[in-house]
Amino acid sequence: MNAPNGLPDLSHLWMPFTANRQFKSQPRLLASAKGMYYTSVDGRQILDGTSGLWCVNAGHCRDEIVQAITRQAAEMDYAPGFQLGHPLAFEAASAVAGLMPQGLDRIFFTNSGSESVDTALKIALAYHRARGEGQRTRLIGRERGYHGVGFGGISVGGISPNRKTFSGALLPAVDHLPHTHNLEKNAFSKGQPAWGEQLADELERIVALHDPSTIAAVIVEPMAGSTGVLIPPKGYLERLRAITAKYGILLIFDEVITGYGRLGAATASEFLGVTPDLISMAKGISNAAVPAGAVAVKRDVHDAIVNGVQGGIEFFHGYTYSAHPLAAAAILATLDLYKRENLFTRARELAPAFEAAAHSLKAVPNVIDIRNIGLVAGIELAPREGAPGARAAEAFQKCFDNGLMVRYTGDTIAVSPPLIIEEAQITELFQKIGNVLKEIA
Ligand code: PXG
Repeated sequence: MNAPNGLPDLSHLWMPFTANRQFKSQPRLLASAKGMYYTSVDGRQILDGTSGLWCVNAGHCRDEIVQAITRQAAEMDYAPGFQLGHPLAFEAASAVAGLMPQGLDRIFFTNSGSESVDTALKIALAYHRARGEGQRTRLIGRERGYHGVGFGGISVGGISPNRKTFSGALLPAVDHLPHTHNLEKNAFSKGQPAWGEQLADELERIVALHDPSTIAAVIVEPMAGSTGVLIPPKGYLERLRAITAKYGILLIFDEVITGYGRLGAATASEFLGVTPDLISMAKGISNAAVPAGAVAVKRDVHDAIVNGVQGGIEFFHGYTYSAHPLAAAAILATLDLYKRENLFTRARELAPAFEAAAHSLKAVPNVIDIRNIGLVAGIELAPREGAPGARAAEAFQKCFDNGLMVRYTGDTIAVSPPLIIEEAQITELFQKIGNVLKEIA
C-alpha cells in the first residue's frame, strides 16, 4: 500500500547498517540504474561515485550480464550443490581461478563477503588440523579491519561498534595487529605511503606472546576500504608475508573490495606483488548483479584437506546457494566483460588522472588528508568539535542532493567509481565534492 507521499510503507523493513528512524523520516530511494548513473524515485540522475557499495565495477545493468542471468533463470533456476553439480559452477570456478595469483586455483563459492571470510577462516583451521596441527586455532586480524558481520568476521575485525554488542560471544582465540593509518607521517600520500612498514613487526610480538604453534592465520584487507581507505605502507604486506611464512601461519587477504579491478589489476595481491595463501572475495565477482562470493585457496592448502581423509566429505562446510546457477551465470558474464573491455587495465590507466583530481581538493577547507590508490580515494575531514562524523555525513547528504553518490565513514569520504568512468566524470565527481565541502565549511 502506498503512503500519501507516493512512497511504500517504510515501517516493516529493518534496514542494515542504517539509522532507521532518521532514514525513514528523510528517505533516499533509488529506482533504476544504468552505466555510471542511478535514477532516484523522484527522477534525479545521480552519478555513482561508489560503484553501489564498492561492487558494481563494470557499471550498472550491463546488457551481457542481464542477458546471462535472464537466460539462466529460464533454463535452470536452481541445482543442489551438495553431492550434485551443474556445469556453470565448474566453469565459473575455472574463470575465477584464471584471475587469481599463481597457485591460488581452488575455488569455494559463497554468497557474500561475510560468508567468504568465515569460509576462509574455517579452511585455515581445517588445513592445520588435517596436517596434525589442530592446536593452531588462533586467528590474527587488525584494528580497523572490516571482514563482514559473521561471528568469525567480527571477531577478527577491528571496528568496535561492530563488536561491542556481541563482545561476550566473539571467537575466543583472536588477537589484532595495529592499524596502519598515521596522518602525522603520511598525510596527502599518493599511492602507498612511505612510512609504516615496521608496523608489520607487531606480528612478531604477537607470535612470540602466543607461540607460533598456536596461530592458524593472519587476515588483513590489503587496502582497508570500509574504515576509510587505509592504504598499506610500502613494504608492509611483504613483511607480513615473510613473517607468516617463517612460522607456518596462513596469510589471508580479504579482497572483497580490492578484488576485480579496484586497484588496477584483478587482485590487490597481483597489483602489489604479494601472494597470500587464501583470498576472500565477493562484490565485483558478479558485478553485484546476483549475490556471490568465493574463496581462492592455494592448491596445497586445498590438497591437505581434500586428500587428508580416507573417504567421505572432506570439509563440513557449504551453503545451499554455493555456486547458485544465477550467480555462476553472472560471474561468467561479468568476468568476460572485464576481460573484453580491459577494465582492470582501464582502471590502472585512469588512476593518474583520478589521483590528480582527488588531490586537487588539498586546499579545500577542513580537508586534512587525501589518499588514493587505483580508482579509490579517501578524503579525510577535520571532525567538528564534539560531533565526530557530522561533517562527512552532511557532505554525503549534500552530494546526494547534488546528484553524486559517495560513501562516508567517520569523517572520511570514500570514492570508488565503476571502472567504466570517463575522465570528464572524474573531474565532475571531485568538483562536486569540492563545491559541497566549501559550501558546508
Ligand atoms: N570483507 C570486506 C573487506 C568488506 O569490505 C565484507 C567483507 C563483507 O561483505 P558482505 O558481502 O557480507 O557485506 C566487506 C563488505 C562501505 C561498505 O561502505 C563496505 C562493505 C559493505 C557495505 C558497505 O565501506 N564491505
